[in-house]
Amino acid sequence: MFGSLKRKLFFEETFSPKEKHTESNDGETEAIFVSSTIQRSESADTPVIDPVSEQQLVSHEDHSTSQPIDASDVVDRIQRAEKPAEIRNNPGYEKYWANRYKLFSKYDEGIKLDTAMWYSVTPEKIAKEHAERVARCGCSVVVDAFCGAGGNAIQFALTCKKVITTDIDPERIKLAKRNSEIYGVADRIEFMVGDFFEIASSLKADAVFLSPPWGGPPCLKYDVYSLSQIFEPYGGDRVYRAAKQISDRIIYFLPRNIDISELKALEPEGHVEIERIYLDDELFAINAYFGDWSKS
Ligand code: MGP
Ligand code: SAH
Repeated sequence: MFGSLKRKLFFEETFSPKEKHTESNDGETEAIFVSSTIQRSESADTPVIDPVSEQQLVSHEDHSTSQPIDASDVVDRIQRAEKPAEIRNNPGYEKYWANRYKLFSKYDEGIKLDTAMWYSVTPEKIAKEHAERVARCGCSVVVDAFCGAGGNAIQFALTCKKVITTDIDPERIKLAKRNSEIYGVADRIEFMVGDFFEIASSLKADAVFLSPPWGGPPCLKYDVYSLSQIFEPYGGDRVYRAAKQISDRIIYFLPRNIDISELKALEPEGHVEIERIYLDDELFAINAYFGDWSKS
């Protein structure tokens, strides 16, 4: 018979900010942002009681034998019980689960994702950088065109007066609302269910953030990914042109292998700043800043 069952979890976070510097690339200025490194490790030190897991384990108890209890089996069962179905049903998703606190530091407070969001959400530290950049330039209203689970919208709401966010999928908007409540910023976000291409011309804001569907994890397998492959069949240039109806100030969040020359070609005469984002010392993604980002 199990006595009181305890879950033991201990999180350790090492925060080591690195320098931001710029580099010249083919005569043009390219800012390289090296993000800070987060490392989390789990070890069995601090007891945390998990009532759900406790209940499940008690119900699995076998009274018919007096077999000794295998502690590692108990731990396995507890860990399995806390994982959402999207993780349990997709063995390849363990890496996303391991990164859950990088996606949302408040994950344990009730954050919910769906299958595609586990690989689409912008990690919190990166979303925070986007939001700080928008705030630094004095923007008070920002459009987050592809809301998803709210990874970006939440961070924008923490630095800006108002966020307008759109998503074609009503279930995603529900997730984003719930997640933004956990961060206490739901009241600063206007959630719109609809097609960004249709809604864009009616929106007004100081800046637009774009994180459209890239084409799923396979997009990262290409050596070079064309802008036309982003959000097929529309293509990344159509997304950009839709955003231009709202503001010239656009942040485009794109895969690390995106064709940079195609990005620059979106504004042959205008200002384009390309930022490489490194997470845990690995190239993670690309930010392209279009328009005037000096303080207004
Ligand atoms: P990932 O699939 O976890 O790549 O995506 P990773 O970890 O480099 O894969 P590995 O197998 O090489 O280790 C990395 C990040 O890119 C995600 O956390 C999202 O922030 C972003 N991302 C990935 N995809 C496929 C999309 C997408 O389709 N749309 C958007 N907006 N972001 C995406
Ligand atoms: N940045 C988000 C993830 C965005 S994933 C986060 O951090 O949580 C891309 C989102 O674009 C998906 O939720 C998808 O439903 C949405 N989407 C797809 N087509 C769309 C369209 N035409 N208009 C608006 N949103 C769309």
